[in-house]
Amino acid sequence: MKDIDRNLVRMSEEAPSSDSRRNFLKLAAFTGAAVSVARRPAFAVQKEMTFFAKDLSDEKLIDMYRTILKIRWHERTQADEMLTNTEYRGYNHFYAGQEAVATGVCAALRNDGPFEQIDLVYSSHRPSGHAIAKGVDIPTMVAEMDFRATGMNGGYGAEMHISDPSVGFIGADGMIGPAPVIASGSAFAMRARGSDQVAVVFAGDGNYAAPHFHSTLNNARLLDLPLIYVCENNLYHQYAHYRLSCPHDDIASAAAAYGIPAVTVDGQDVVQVYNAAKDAVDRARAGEGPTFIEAKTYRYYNHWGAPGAEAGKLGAFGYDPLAITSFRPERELRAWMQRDPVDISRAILVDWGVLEEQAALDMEDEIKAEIREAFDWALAQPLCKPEDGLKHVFAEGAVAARQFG
Ligand SMILES: Cc1ncc(C[n+]2csc(CCOP(=O)(O)OP(=O)(O)O)c2C)c(N)n1
Ligand SMILES: [Mg+2]
Repeated sequence: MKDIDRNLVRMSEEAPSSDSRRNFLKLAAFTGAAVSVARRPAFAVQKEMTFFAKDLSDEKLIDMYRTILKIRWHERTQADEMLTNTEYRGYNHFYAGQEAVATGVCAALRNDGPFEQIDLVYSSHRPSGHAIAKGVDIPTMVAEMDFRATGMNGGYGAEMHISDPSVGFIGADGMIGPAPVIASGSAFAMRARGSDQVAVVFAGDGNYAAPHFHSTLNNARLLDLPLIYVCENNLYHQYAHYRLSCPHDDIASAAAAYGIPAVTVDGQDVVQVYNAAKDAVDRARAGEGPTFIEAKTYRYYNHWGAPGAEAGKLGAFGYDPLAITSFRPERELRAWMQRDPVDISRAILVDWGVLEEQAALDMEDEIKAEIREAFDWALAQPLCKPEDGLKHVFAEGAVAARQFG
């Protein structure tokens, strides 16, 4: 059977019986795809099919929309604090514009349960979106990012060292390069224990030029590790375009060279990201090894902090004094904002008849208020004490030396 026929058979076998608008649309596209078979190569049809998420319940779709909104309003509220509140100490590498990537990937993971069974996420210097998508407690994360003693990590971690192992968010890391290696070590441990857990690393396009990128993929393939490498290609590392340090248009093609199944998805569309992640998770749990997902996306703020941003407005269009070498074109930012992950996920809900538009908008107001409350609570918390700064750096007590072999 040709690939395309197999796809169509699979789609019809799995078509749910309910007559919701979502299923009607799916069926209509399925018929359209069948008609186009004669004229198009199989992969084009497969790509069209990625717009549908056959195993996502309405509840899960709403949940993903809510997660995207939580990440977005955490960012906007924090940016406004940075721009207007002189007492505020926190900072961030903002993730606005990329929310659908963390959300779609984490929605395909196991996020509740005992530590030995949940999937683990490794992040780097732009971690707060990944943390929220994995399910960390937002008020304590907000407190952590403003150095509060009751913060998630006692106020000593701040943005680049947030972590909450209880939900499988192993943490952030300020260095560009090592996160994939650390995640692959974790995936190796999972395999050695015979667990069906999955390790996920989120890394930027900037990681391509680090040796860790290449050794991670090589080892992951050689050892068939349950590793999902999510490359968030937002086109820039700090102020340099990724093509200055990478010869490939699609970074995924570099992963394919290591013998790893690799896909490129639209990182603004949460359903496309989810579909790719779900396939990758299924493969890893079945012992079939690693997957590389490149999500094409864009960040709305500048690399770090809120230079060039204005209180109450999304994105940074103004001057960034840190951008000493190059500026990204404003036109590019405006073009990407036309394909906003919040708008896209809302349109999916409305289009598929899952929520009325007004209900979706009301949900956004609710989440905005929830996040404001989280900030109000966090900013009233006590600050961490400088004299406690070296706590938890060294193990306390005696540690017995061990030798292997
Ligand atoms: C080893 C190392 N070199 C340089 C830096 C400075 N630095 C911080 S973020 C960054 C760029 C990262 O770009 P990318 O991986 O594309 O992630 P993005 O910021 O776009 O999310 C650099 C060079 C660093 N943190 N670590
Ligand atoms: Mg980047």
